[in-house]
Amino acid sequence: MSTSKYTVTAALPYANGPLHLGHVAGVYLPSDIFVRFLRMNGHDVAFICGSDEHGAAITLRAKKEGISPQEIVDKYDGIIRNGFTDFGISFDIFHRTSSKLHHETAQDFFKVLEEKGHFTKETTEQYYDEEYRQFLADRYISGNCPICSHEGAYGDQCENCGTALSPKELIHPVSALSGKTPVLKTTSHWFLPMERHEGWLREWIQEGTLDGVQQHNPKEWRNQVVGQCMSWIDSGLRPRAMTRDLDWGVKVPVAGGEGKVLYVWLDAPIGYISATKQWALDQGKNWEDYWTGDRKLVHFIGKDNIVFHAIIFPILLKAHEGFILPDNVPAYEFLNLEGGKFSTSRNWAVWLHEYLADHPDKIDELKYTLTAIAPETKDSEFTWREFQSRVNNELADVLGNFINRALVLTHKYYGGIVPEPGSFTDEDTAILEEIKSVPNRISKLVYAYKIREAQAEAMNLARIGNKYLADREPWKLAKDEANANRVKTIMYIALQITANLEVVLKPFLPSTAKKISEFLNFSQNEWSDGERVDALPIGHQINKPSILFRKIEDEFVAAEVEKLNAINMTETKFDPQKEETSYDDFMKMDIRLGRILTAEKVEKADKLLKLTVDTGLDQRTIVSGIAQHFSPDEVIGKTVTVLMNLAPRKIRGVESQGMILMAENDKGELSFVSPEKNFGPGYEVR
Ligand code: B3M
Ligand code: ZN
Repeated sequence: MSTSKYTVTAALPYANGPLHLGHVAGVYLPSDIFVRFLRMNGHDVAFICGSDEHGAAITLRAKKEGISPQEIVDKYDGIIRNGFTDFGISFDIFHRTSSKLHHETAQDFFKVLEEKGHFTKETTEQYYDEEYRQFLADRYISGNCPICSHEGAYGDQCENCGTALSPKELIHPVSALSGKTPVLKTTSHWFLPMERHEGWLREWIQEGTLDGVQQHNPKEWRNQVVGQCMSWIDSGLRPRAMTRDLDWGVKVPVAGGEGKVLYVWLDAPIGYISATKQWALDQGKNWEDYWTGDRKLVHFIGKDNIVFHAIIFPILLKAHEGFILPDNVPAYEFLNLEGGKFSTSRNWAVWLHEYLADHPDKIDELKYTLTAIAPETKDSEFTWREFQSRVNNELADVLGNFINRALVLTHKYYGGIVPEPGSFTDEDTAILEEIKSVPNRISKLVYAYKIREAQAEAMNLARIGNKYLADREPWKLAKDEANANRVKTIMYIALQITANLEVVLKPFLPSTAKKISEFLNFSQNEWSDGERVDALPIGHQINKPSILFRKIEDEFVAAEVEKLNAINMTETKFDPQKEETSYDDFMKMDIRLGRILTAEKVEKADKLLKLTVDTGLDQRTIVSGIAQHFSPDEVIGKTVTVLMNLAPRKIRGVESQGMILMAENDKGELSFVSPEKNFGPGYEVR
């Protein structure tokens, strides 16, 4: 197989809090598996990450903890960095955007774009918090999402539906500093006129070509990525501010930029470049080799980062000139936890560093489970029960059991020497052929970013082995001397399967593969598709095995669930009461009971249900962001509370005439607000 060159990045985590399993499952673990696989296949790879240390995520956290932004980033960069090391994520470099090299790199980048005329300078009205005397961009401002109505969407994006927003699009904006409604005030900023780039972006995303030259295969991009980009482009690209009125960040390096810093989504992706520079300096390499020429740039990210990596950063790279554009942007959906959303503020999370401190001997168990449930194409959920059953039923009962049997019997019958096989039956030959095809099947899946299925294929080899021994029962055959040759053949095949497992498990479960190699006294570091079926030499001496996986007891599960609930109970916080409103303002809202008559999913929008609601006055269409909580069947016939006179809005092409009011608990679960008596539609609520 010919080799390629890859620069693989994993989204730079904000150094505003520790990492939880959602981050791990949806970015860091899959990218690490991908890179380990590439390295085994001889590709030239740079695997880049680092802390994202600017932006409102940091300064707001500093304010909350009552310490300086620098102290915040130092604290969390350390926790995150150690977590990656202990968990075995094999970055070539984990850098920091607070470093001098990064600041210089980002400033140089900005100057080049400024000189080439890629920015416009505009004076516009922006939201401003009069009490704190600060302009409110990004996470300094929140409100209701104009797309999915989620409360608490940020000024730069809605984390519920992933849509990128600007502050003025928010409905009922509120300052994160004072909790008050902000006012509008003028200020000037550098803007990136994204609309200038619409033409080539469309071509590049949909066809994978630039000026007709093939760059990537758009069919290899996930639907979600292409879908989000196209819906953003279709809704009209606009100039986007690339600077902010803040003092924490990379200073704007040109005249007139005093008191302003670069927008965090301008400086953060440049962090991939500055990290590469630092790594190249450390290694005596040339950083430009990793950002130019015949090389694949791959960004592993969460779905809330899609437009930043597949639209904005490519615009910047292309405008700057001299950089390759991403070959793929594998974006992950979200992982949920025990029936709720991961939430840092509500502390509903399993923190990576805490897991590692509590269970340092169960790293591959966690890797295996997170990959098995990875949210590749839709949101998924981690539960401790599932963790237990994956470990016990798959790792221990299949993989562990097979390897233990194969090695223990080899010691028992042959003193640990690989026996010479007798003749193969047709079934044996078929099994050998099957084993031969496994690495190739895994390769195809990994190159297609189907890491979850790839791991399942590797595990399937253990299943084949386990079944092979269970069906043939060499321990019974061995009782009769006449079967000696047959037993040797069976054990020989079982040992070759074990040796193959050592290779194919490496990217997914590196420490397990290492243990197997120690048991076998034999290791293979190259993947080399389909050539290895009988690599373990006849006469080779193996070592004594020990237990690979201990079973997870019910008490373990109970204790973990308890921990989660206990933390959550003490930490549940309710939003403070909103600003006072007048009776007259309240009476302007027309709220009534309505009955849901029909419900259907909105195409290509996994959060949305399109409802027909009988309001007493009429039957109207309402689009509601509840599809992940209720199936259409569940909601038909329900009497619910409807905000009738909300201005109609088009949501994914459907006009929504009103809003269904919902209660949301601290796990992010939703409940309808339904009348306690049997009232039909049309009655007013006030
Ligand atoms: N810091 C990660 C996030 O949205 C964000 C990624 C930056 S990648 C350049 O949580
Ligand atoms: Zn939304």
